[in-house]
Amino acid sequence: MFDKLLIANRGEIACRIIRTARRLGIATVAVYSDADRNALHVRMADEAVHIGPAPARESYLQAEHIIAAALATGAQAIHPGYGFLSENAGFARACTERGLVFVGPPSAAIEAMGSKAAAKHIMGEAGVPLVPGYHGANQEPVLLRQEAERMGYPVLLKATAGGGGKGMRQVWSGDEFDAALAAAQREASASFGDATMLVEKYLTRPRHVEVQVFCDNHGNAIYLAERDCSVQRRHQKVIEEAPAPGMTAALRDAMGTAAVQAARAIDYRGAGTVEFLLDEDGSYYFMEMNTRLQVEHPVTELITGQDLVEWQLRVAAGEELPLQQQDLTLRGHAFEARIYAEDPDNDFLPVTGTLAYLRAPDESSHVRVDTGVQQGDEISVHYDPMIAKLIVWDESRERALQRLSTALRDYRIGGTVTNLDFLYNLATADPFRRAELDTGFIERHQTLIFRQRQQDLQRDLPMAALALFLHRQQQAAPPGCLDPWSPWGSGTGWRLNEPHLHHVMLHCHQHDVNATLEPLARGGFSICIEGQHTELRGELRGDELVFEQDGHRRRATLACTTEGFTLYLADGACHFRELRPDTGETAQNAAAGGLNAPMNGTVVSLLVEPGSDVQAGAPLMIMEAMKMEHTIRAPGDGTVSQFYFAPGDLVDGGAPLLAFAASEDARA
Ligand code: MV4
Repeated sequence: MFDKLLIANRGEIACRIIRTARRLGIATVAVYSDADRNALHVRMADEAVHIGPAPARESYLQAEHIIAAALATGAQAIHPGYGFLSENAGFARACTERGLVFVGPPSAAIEAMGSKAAAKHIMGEAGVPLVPGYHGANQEPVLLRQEAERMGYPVLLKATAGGGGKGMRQVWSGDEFDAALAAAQREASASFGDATMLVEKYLTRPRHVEVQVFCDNHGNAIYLAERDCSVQRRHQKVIEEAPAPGMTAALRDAMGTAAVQAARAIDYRGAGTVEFLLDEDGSYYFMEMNTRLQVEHPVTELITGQDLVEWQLRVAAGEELPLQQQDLTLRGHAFEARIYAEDPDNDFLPVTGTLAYLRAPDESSHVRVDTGVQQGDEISVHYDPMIAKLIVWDESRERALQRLSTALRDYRIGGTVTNLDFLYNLATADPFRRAELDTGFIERHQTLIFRQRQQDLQRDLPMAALALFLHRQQQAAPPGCLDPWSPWGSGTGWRLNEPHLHHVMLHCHQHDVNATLEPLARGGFSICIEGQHTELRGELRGDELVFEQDGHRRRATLACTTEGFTLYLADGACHFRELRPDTGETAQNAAAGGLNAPMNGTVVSLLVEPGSDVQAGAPLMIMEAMKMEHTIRAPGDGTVSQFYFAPGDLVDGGAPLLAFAASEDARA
């Protein structure tokens, strides 16, 4: 076994590989770019080598820098993780040529699977089932059309040089074939420089079922069951699970045997994944083979009880597979959800920001969190915005799904927008619970999945107001700074013979709210908002809140970030921020000639014409950030001479938004 391993990756997969290496007593070397100087994987490794500037093409994709780091530190092997150079045959070859062990398949196997068409040809020759279709070199339109007529519509035109869904076009009838073919060829030529098409029978509701295979250097090859990855959005996996729902032992054995056949066909070594399309009638067809450890490998680990990175290291070190096929047992069901800093309400665009508040659910034998970030980290624009993978296991799919929804609800992330609510809606959607899976799942259940948590001002505002008041109290007298029995420590402003009203101003659910809190002799507060009185008790310890109303106690978590507060409740999150009474200092700021963006966000609308006179407090523009609208108001009487942004523009926190000239008397 190796003494020292270099991990040529970053983020959660680098941390994950380091954990296994450490458990095996292998020293670890991390590599990092400028942006990752303080990253978790760098801190976890025994040593780390700087490999270049933040852009991946100048660092994590620099094969020579990585090989030099391995040689300089005396690492015997390099683990590429996934992505980056993990399926780069040239890198695998270069490692071998420099006397380093590449923890992965031979470069020839990577090359063989690199071209989708070549892969299909190899698999067809090896007897692996392919989708009925035509993959020939003759691209005469007449012939292609005859092939389509032969297999029957609908058919799918696929650019041979394409992949991941790019360059595919459905054709539903003969009379649209010629036009569709010409368009597909033009697109393929433009996108890939190669107009070669393959024509396949179009499976209208397939599932994406992939089989994990492992091959060692002693002729052993086994499959480790399958994963259902049908829940995808634009060919990005969202939630994966193992085993595939409804899989029978016979079908598992058939697909697993076909996957091992595929691996043997290319003399495979190490971990590989054979992807199939599984049709509604139980037919399965080879789609492609991935020559790396997949992002979703943890669900296979949890149902087999195996550490696949350990298997990779052992096989790369020349050992035999730890298990034979007949020794492998499956137990229970596992899900993985990929948690990203992206905005589902803004076409899933990645968002930047600071992970100002980060609390993962407690880990256990049922809950695993693979992450590469910690509270306070920036989400970098240079890499994919993954925050973590949340993996859960239990004895049955139903119980594992319960674990997933609970863990998603308990995942607290403040300071950036995430896809957590989207994942929670997905995991709790009835069609998902019923395992009605196919690759069109998300498309078909948009309304259900993108449902917003019902804003209930009546319920949320009193809790937000009390949370804000308790937070203020906590800031004013941090726990332990006063004698707990001292009346000065009560913080409720109790006075003899007269109630003392506390005032709180906050912005929540697009509302500016004035709340008064009156301490009650029997404990708790009477909270008055727009004439409505609510009696509520609350206790804040650290970030843990307990509310009590009419004898009903509920837990909540209060996250405080520079953008504002998030109240995490059992049924979702409520974002709000404190409004400071205008003490006039903003007038001086404005008089200095501008108003700055309160945080990273997007300009929603401009509310006045440049050059028009405005009065103090007049709304000038609206920004959206952290799922909340922020109204930028005139800090005094004056004129907006110029806006620096237009609606739709992304704005960095602190950026000047407009030029404001206070009027003469406002300056007086
Ligand atoms: C298909 C198909 C239906 N019929 N081929 C998408 C990308 C590439 N992996 C192959 N893909 C598909 N090929 C035939 N003959 C449907 C898809 C497909 C898909 C496959 C797996 C996972 C997600 C998908 C999303 C859309 C389409």
